[in-house]
Amino acid sequence: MARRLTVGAAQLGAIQKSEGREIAVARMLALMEEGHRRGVELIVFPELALTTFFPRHWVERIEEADHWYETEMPSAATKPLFDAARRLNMAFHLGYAELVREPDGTGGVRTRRFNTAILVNAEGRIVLKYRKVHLPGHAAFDSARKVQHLEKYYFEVGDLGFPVVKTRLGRREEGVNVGLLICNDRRWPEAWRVLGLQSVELVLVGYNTPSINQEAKGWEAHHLRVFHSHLSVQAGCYQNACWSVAVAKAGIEDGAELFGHSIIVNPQGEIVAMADTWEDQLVTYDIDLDRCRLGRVSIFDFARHRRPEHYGRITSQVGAVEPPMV
Ligand code: ING
Repeated sequence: MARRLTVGAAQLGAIQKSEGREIAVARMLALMEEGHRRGVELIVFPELALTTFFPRHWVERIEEADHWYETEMPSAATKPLFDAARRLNMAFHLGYAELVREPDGTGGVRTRRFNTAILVNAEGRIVLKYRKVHLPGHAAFDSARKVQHLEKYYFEVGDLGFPVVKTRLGRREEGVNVGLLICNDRRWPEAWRVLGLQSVELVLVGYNTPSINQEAKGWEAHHLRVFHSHLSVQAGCYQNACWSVAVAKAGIEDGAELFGHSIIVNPQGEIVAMADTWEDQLVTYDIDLDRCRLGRVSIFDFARHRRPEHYGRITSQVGAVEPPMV
């Protein structure tokens, strides 16, 4: 019998800088209730779903930004999501800014900041946590940019690797192999392959992606922003024979535009469902996890076809080198 799971891509529209977590949480609860009416067993919220995309704003002292972060999970503001998970028998994925204070080894305390995502099961238990590895943008105010993208300022590189867990989702007893990526991670095939080498079946991705190239480094047609996002997720799914639910925070936040077009992609790389707005929108699909099998026993049977002895550059090099002139 097919291993089916009803998933919901819960796209969020804009969250303005002035809007507190309780507004975002209320909108997410409404999407969970709508999902419950449609039989959703796992709902996926975006990256940094509780607040505006604050890395577009510069502050001189990073402590001025501490209010954008969660120091505990669940926190008072997010506890209603955990309660709803239990009440509606629904797992959820949540992206948020994480602030950790920990001993620094010399008797002091150090503060660490991550762009984080969690998977919470239908019992309200955090079963998977991931901290974003690929941080785009820049680490200091850049006067050349129309809009800042300061993820390298506000977050450390994630220190949890790319974990995959087998966990019960939905009504069936056997587990689902789930992994998480966050936004820019989806553009890096290495990230997908590390998940694929752990037999991932379902990759949950939240994103906040500007719809206009603000880097002032060359021109890029606007439609390519959505194309590149879809291309990255479709390729990741096809090349690792897995499903993905990729969910946007979208809309115009304090004048800065983020695109929506959240998608659900099957292990053949096909988009099977897509949001068609840049607002709060729930897109659902009954995924069949057995569809992951074909790729694994044929073209992407890693054990039979991969040749790691030739892949050394992928982990030994960071940047590209010039080839020899012949
Ligand atoms: N945002 C963007 C993303 O990777 C970006 C940054 C936009 C990179 C467009 C390249 C092109 O989708 C985040 N938050 O990573």
